[in-house]
Amino acid sequence: MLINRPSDIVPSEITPQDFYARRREFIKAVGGLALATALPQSALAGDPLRVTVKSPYSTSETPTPLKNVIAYNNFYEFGTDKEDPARNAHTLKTRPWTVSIEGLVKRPKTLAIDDILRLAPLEERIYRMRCVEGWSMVIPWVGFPLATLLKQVEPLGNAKYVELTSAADPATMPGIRRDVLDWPYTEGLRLDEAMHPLTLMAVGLYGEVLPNQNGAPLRLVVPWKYGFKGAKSLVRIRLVEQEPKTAWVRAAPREYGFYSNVNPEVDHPRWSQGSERRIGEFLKRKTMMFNGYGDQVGQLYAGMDLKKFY
Ligand SMILES: Nc1nc2c(c(=O)[nH]1)N[C@H]1C(S)=C(S)[C@@H](COP(=O)(O)O)O[C@H]1N2
Ligand SMILES: [Mo]
Repeated sequence: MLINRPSDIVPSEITPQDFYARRREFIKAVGGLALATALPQSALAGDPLRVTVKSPYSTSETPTPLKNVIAYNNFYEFGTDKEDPARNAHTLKTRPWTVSIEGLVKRPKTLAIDDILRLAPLEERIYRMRCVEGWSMVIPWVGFPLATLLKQVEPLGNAKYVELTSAADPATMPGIRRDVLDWPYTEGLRLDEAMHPLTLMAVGLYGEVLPNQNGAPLRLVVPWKYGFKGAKSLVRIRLVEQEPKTAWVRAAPREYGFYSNVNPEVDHPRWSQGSERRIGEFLKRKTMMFNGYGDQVGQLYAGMDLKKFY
């Protein structure tokens, strides 16, 4: 594999000028949205994160404007329209917040989010993101590898999969009252996918703490898979032996598989996956195998029939 190990990552190339220019852009965009949608003051300021490394895993493609990243979302716990999460997610309380890491591990742990934030240096990872609905974005995430979190609990030899569970609080998440999905939202990865250095626990974007609508305070990001694998607002990570049933597989097993690798050759039963519209662009682009991350992740699936394991 032609990828660097995390220890090889070069020190920061983010200049203070970059950082503050982006910070101004962030405050402007979130502030503008707040005027329209009554975000709380805390989200308005946007706490800066200590991003210390600019990752070699980043794409050099131009990031999608922040205003789109935070105003066009899927987060069904807050409603099924793209505008609903930005409008409704201000009710989510992200402190106090704990994440339990449990199951087939030597040292199960329940960690407070502020301790998780101190576990590892935070990296910026500019990733292409592809939604199964046919749109895509380029998002400058801030986070650290999921592997860092999993190493904390020491997975046992029989742990083969990781199940990730989102919060499901009917008091703060109005969408939970409708049974569009079997709540809580859960997702899963094979352990080797979860340990892959591209697999990220995101805590921020554009250099700031994650806006609630993007899955604060902690969400999964897997850039070679469809966006729905990136479960938001995580409260539990469980190591298991059997392939977990994910929320989308429970909802529509013919349409959504466990792997959900971006694959232009495997259409969704109701639409093509061959092309995509990058948010902010007019013409469609061709969708790339593994969303363009094939050099890094292709060998995870060597010998597998990806039409069967979709
Ligand atoms: N808990 C939860 N996580 C979720 C979803 C959701 O509805 N609930 N939607 C998924 C889908 S379909 C996509 S495309 C991405 C969108 O992430 P973004 O809004 O940060 O771009 O979140 C994913 N994670
Ligand atoms: Mo999606």
